[in-house]
Amino acid sequence: MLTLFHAPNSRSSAIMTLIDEMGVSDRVKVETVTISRFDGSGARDPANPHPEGKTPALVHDGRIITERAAIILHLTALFPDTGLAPRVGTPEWGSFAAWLCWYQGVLEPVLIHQMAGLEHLYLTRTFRGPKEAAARLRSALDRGPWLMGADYSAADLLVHSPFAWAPQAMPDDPVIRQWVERCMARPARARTVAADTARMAETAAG
Ligand SMILES: N[C@@H](CCC(=O)N[C@@H](CS)C(=O)NCC(=O)O)C(=O)O
Repeated sequence: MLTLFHAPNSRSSAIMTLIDEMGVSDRVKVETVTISRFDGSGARDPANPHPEGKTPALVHDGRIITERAAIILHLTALFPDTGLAPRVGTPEWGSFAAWLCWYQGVLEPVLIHQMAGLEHLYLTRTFRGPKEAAARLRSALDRGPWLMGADYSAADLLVHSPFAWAPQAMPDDPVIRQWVERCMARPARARTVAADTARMAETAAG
């Protein structure tokens, strides 16, 4: 059994969109939990099994899987015919996994350092910076229209997400901006946003 622990308008929203895109909503139970938010609202939810009280957390037959890249790799491997990832073990799957790991291990840290105004030799040596990240996206999208080439994949779903949340982090590049707009225009994303807005309103109403 698969259970996703989700907090509306959080990083787990990407996993909600993935589940919708894959057409497997009937295979994954969703538990809505609270998290502690940047503005001081919310609180860690004792019902959430994530070791740090964060979302997303996916529980598969009692085993906890955290980190969006790992959750995406796991769900797309479990449901291989849903069109959101190449087949496991192919060269294309290798580059798909690389995009997810680059996102988690490089792009998100780079953007967080940028937003926090942090600069240090260790950071640039380890992660490079926003310019290099944008160049990498641009070179993939020049072969595009999607990161993996002709088809939209869960790599686009994850990698575009910080630019949707924080438009101020968007590179000044029309090709990247148009790709983010194409990702944001996916009907599954609109459904997640609408459902999250309704969940937030319910919570606010008590
Ligand atoms: N590296 C994790 C990050 C998860 C994360 O930071 N989630 C935020 C929501 S956007 C959270 O739960 N924050 C609550 C807290 O900091 O206690 C992932 O990509 O899944």
